[in-house]
Amino acid sequence: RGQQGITIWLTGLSASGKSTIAVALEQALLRKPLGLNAYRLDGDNVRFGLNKDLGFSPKDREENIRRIAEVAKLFADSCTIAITSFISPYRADRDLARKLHEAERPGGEPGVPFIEVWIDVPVEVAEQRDPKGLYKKAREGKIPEFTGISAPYEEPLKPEIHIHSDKTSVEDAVKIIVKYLEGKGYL
Ligand code: GGZ
Repeated sequence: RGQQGITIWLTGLSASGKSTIAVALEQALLRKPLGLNAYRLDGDNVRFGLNKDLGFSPKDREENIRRIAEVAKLFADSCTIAITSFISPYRADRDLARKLHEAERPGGEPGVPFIEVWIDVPVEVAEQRDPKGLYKKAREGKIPEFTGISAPYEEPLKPEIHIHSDKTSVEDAVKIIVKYLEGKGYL
């Protein structure tokens, strides 16, 4: 059986460690022994291109997530594992992304597996890390609607995988995700 497309949907606060885990996971999937097709979608290649017309209002975040979900699904059509790394703070938006994936595909083909991975860190820890000084700016009122400070993060209720990134190394986080995928027979 050939490789199948799947979407690994990382969600969590700014500075939760999503990007770091996404990069390491992508490398683990690409490299031997797995040697799979994988592609990472994140703010750097999506918010500055396809979604550069969008900001951080609830409506814009909704549209951001909807487009990313549609793009991730396209990657699945090419049998590529998409790893998305966006805050995706609203439950309804994540649920829509899941629905888009899980719906039957044209020709009666089954939907695309959607693995929601919550990269969980207390907001105090994220704020202390503050690698880009964004939390500080948000506290000063210089960034409106900043997730965790002046905009909500709605915690996942039933994520497939829950990682406490302040207690789990990047290496272990990757192992947990790969093991889950293997257990489901996706790899
Ligand atoms: C949250 C913001 C904001 C506001 C700019 N709220 O740590 P970063 O810098 O690199 O990641 C954050 C990124 C969030 O974009 P997403 O596309 O992941 O957000 S969402 O899923 O909610 O649409 C942060 C930066 O953009 N950033 N302003 N107000 N994060």
